[in-house]
Amino acid sequence: MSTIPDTKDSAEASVEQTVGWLSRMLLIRRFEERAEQLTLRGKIPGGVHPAVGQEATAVGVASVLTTADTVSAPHRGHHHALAKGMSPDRLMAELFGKATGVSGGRGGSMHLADFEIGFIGSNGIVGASVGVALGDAFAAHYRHEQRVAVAFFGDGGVNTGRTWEAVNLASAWKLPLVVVCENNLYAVETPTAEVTGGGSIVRRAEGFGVAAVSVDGQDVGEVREAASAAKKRALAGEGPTFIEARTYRYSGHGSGEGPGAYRTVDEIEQWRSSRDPIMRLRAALAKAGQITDDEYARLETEADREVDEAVRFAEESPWPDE
Ligand SMILES: Cc1ncc(C[n+]2csc(CCOP(=O)(O)OP(=O)(O)O)c2C)c(N)n1
Ligand SMILES: [Mg+2]
Repeated sequence: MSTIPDTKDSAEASVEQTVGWLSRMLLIRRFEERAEQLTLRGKIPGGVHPAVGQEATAVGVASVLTTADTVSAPHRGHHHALAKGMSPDRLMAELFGKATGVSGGRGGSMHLADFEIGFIGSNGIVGASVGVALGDAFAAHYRHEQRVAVAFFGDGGVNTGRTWEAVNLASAWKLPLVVVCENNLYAVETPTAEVTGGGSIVRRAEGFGVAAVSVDGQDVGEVREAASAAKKRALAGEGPTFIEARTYRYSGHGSGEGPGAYRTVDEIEQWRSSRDPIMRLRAALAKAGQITDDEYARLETEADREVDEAVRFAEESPWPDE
């Protein structure tokens, strides 16, 4: 599996690192597209919440993290896991419910964990990922460990109390917590803007005394820069940062949802054609003469091969009780 080079807390990146982010975003996209198909074919029991379109938020943040830094994730969490370095084989096996899965096949899509890589768990309770990371941020602080805990959560979690309880305590105790709200505009079929008082998520976070910033979540470099600043702040003992990453999911809330029910096909197409994070990074690299069409095609082929291999691994793995 390709790995994202360890970039410590520097926002500077080499060409090799940048191509590494492109390759990881492609892997996530292909993985998610395949996972949705396999769910619809009955190979993956239950459903999945695909993160197609949201690749740059996860990869941009993960690009400044080391294995010692931790990530907790919400129900839509495959991209965070893959960005943090989870094996696609063991992730796919978990979705299949196989014993070789990261949670022994007992957790499924919304209960992923791999402590070896600092992925401390995803869960399906909206807003709860922030509390999980808060606990780990407290542990890091208490043990004087130089590391950060990152919580990803969705805009739906902006309107639930537990999110702000965690942000408040992190602020009061200056804990090394980085809270990343992936604002994809919808919580299931509810447009979040219609149910969010005060309008600005960032202003709400600022009310708790934390540094807060809103970034273009479709721009991996912009996400990385914000994450790098947040990590520096946390390691300097200056406490948590709240990052709103404005993004979009191309798929439905869950696998199999058709377009058009609560958002227009035009809106989805608009995001896909003009703001796609993979397309944008590829174009930036090409413009700088850092990637050719052939090289990009090779990255796509490699992503497909990794996903094929993950599916084969999952298919051939035993069930938990075998
Ligand atoms: C406490 C709680 N309430 C309700 C739900 C049902 N539910 C599952 S996902 C979801 C919306 C989540 O939206 P958001 O946080 O924006 O994440 P996204 O799905 O857009 O990634 C809801 C309400 C839940 N899982 N947990
Ligand atoms: Mg949302």
